[in-house]
Amino acid sequence: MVRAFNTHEIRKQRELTGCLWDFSPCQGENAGKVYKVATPCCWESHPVFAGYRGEGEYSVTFRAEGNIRLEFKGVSHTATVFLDGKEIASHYNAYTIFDAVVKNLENKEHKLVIRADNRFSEKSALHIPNDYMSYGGVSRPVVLENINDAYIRWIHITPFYQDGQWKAEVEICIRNITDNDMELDVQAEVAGETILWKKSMAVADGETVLKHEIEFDNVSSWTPASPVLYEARGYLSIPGGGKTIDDYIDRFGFREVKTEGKHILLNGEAIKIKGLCRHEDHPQYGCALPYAAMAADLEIVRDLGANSVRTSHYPNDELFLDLCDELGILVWEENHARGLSEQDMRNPNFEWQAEQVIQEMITSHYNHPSIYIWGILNECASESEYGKECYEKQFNLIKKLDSSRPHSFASCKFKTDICFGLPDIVSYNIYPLWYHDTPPEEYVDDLYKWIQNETDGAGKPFLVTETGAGGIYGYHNPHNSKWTEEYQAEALEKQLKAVLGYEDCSGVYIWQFCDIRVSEECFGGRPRTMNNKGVVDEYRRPKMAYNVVKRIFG
Ligand code: ADA
Repeated sequence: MVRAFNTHEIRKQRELTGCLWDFSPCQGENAGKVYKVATPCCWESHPVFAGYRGEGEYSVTFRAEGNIRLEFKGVSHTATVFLDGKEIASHYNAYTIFDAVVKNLENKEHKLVIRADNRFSEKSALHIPNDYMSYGGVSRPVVLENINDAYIRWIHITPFYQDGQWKAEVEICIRNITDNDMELDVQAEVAGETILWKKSMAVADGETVLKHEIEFDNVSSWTPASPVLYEARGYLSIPGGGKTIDDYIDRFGFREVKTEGKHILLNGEAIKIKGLCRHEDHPQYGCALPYAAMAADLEIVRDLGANSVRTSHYPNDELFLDLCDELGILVWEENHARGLSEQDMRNPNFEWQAEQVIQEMITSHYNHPSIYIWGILNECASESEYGKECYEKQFNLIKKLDSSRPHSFASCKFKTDICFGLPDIVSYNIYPLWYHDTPPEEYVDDLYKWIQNETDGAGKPFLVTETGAGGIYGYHNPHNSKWTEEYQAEALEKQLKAVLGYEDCSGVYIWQFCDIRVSEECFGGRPRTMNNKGVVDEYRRPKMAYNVVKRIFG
């Protein structure tokens, strides 16, 4: 399953993953051996490659002719793609979509090879040894499409409420893959309203964006309690009643997010976040969770009484976001970064890699109503002047790509952060009772007053984007020491009451949803080489903290 809804009725599309591919590691004692593996997958899910860090080649054959587009939803973490032995694409980052267009294919069987590389090196500024796992593999679906000389790349819908009714700006991006300008009739059908751009010029070998604003008389808002979704369809036709050569279907919701003083407003009402930070991680699937596993995680999120998920620390699978749209679960989505020092951020590859993630994340996830905020650079060097320059550039890029959502970043720089003038919302990760013994109420109040009195974040909404404690499933002892389930439950109780009870705080994200695998290379010191702060363990078995969270969130 690629999306929770059909994205085309005219453009021919089929998933190439969802079956057995050949897999062959490029290094190590098994280099060159061929294994049959079901994709999407991580090679760490295979008994022979549970600890393999290197390159691996996945291959499959398919029959096609003419112009094709291959869309890769996620290859971890660096991809080089070959068709019939010729390189057609390369991409850095496991968590964002990339594609390749190949023209005038001969009608025969073609061989697709994807070389995935999960090694750490100077070339990789974001996938580094870290407190989560950088897996290896074709971790999200691969889709084959037959396209014409022009196709719709995306449709972006920006809803806004004005003069007592919903309106929306509609943008449609057309890609012309020929060397000549093309004249096309372009039509959009958005929540039942139709727009027609007759005889529009699609520039040769480039992209053309058409815009129009429309009003809606009888539509329902998207809210967590009533997550009403609408379709946005686009069609390309040859002018003068010629045939329709392409279509594109996406979904959106009528909702608006703003900040006003210390509040985050959803459709004009202040929200209180009761959230969980979630990695895409599973002991059986690695980061390649299938639909059923994603849906099961969200059932736990809802059972806990949570209303939001933070995609720590990277863009998530769009199928997961589809589910959040349908279930009314708010999402803080962020670009890919965790804990990068100033030195890490001075890696010559950092800037383009971080900005590429923002560009690809917003372009492909723009219409998800569940995403209420864009985050960047979790716990990176926001205490340094150089770091501040990077934060500022990335926030400016976000504002250029999407001015309709607030933006923020999660800081851990206690009383040393110098970037709070940049985001719309000030967000902090705090661990009283875990990394230090300060009473939570005292810590939150002291931090908040410092923000108000000493920083440019004064008067802005304030979120606690992480708080929590470690607890090993099944571990108990007579004195409830750290790592026992009892200690974790007690710490979370105090942390959540302190944060949710703090009037000027707009909410909290628990660190974290479930226990996750971490990189042996740097966090090998963690018990079980896992981050054990989940409310459930990696098998989604509830710890004692589960009922504490359910009682407080519920
Ligand atoms: C940080 C970080 C998380 C995780 C957490 C922890 O806040 O953002 O990714 O590492 O600490 O478990 O200590």
